[in-house]
Amino acid sequence: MTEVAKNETLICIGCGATIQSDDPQAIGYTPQSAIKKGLENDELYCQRCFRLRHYNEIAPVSLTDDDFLRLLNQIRDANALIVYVVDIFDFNGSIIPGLHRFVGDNPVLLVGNKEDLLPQSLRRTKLTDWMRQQANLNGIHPEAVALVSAKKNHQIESLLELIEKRRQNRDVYVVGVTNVGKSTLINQIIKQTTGVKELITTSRFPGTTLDKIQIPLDDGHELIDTPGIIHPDQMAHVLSAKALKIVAPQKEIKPRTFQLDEQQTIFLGGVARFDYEYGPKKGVVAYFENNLNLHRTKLSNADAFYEKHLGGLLTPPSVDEKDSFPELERHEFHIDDKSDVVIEGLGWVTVPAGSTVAAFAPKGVSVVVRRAMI
Ligand SMILES: Nc1nc2c(ncn2[C@@H]2O[C@H](COP(=O)(O)OP(=O)(O)OP(=O)(O)O)[C@@H](O)[C@H]2O)c(=O)[nH]1
Ligand SMILES: [Mg+2]
Repeated sequence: MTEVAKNETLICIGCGATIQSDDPQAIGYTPQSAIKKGLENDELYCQRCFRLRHYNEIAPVSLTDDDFLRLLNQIRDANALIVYVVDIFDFNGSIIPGLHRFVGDNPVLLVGNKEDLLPQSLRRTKLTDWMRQQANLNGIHPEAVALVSAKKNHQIESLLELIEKRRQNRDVYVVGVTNVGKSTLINQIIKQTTGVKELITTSRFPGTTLDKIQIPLDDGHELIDTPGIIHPDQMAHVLSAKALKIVAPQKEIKPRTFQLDEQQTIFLGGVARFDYEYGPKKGVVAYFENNLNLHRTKLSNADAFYEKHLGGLLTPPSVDEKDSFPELERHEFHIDDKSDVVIEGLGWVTVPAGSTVAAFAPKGVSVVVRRAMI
């Protein structure tokens, strides 16, 4: 260890880990030479962050549930504003179990992120109303709900105003499950307020941030990034990194309309399936990543078709992943009003009133119905 590292704790600005140079396999490892150089340049990143930032390679380290519990308990004891970030494509996957207990008496702002992926035609207020409802069902009563794109800098300025208005000389904790874009949001805030770009490490892999990252605010308080708890039901954990890259929406979604007859099926690659069992012959509109292959077949033939073409025509999963791919689970719904059947983490299908449909998703991934957002 260097003298400096012995006397004071050094923190990686990218992920929040405590810097150490003893164990290359453990969190925060940084070679001596890199510590020295980092301190000289006032920009100290651990080796894992360095690799993520320059090569987009992830070194697998993980936090334990105890680590998260310790952090969440700190939040309960703090006097702070909580900014709770969710991925609007994965609301159920974004729920932190027991969050309402950890929030304590602190006020909550609910922020739906990745708004840039939504089609233009989607009614933003309908979505924020739905988010509030869902939050209430989970025991969270946000003071306000915002829709932003951390990546594209949509509505960040108004979010900042909202935060300033509500925090009233308190710290601000940014919380949420892994991969919802907490660090991207904080980076955007830092960029807009100071001009510094990409300070914190972000990545498309789950589990990027490893400990609290404290960003000083003007009045001596702090904006605090936190590691996201891993929610086992997130699509991100069911699919391989390779498959996720293909199915996770990357750009504004272009709706795809199908004039379906009763007893027809649409496969969403090989990761999910939608059956139109009964209903009027009206357009069914699919909202999924533009590059995800949607394949229509007859319902009566769908099981055999899946068996035969999984990993080939129906991909992802790829051919070498198909044997370990989780089974698809069937969820059936009778639709009274025009609704969205949402496959969490993937997208949704808007279906007409008076229909009976079934959606199949990998075991563990939720399927929910909401009033149509269009
Ligand atoms: N399209 C889109 N992608 C986003 C947005 N914000 C974040 N992302 C992407 O989401 C992924 C995760 O972002 P991070 O900021 O690392 O997420 P995090 O919540 O900090 O994750 P952990 O540190 O693991 O808890 C990255 O691939 C980001 O580029 C957004 O507004 N729009
Ligand atoms: Mg992060």
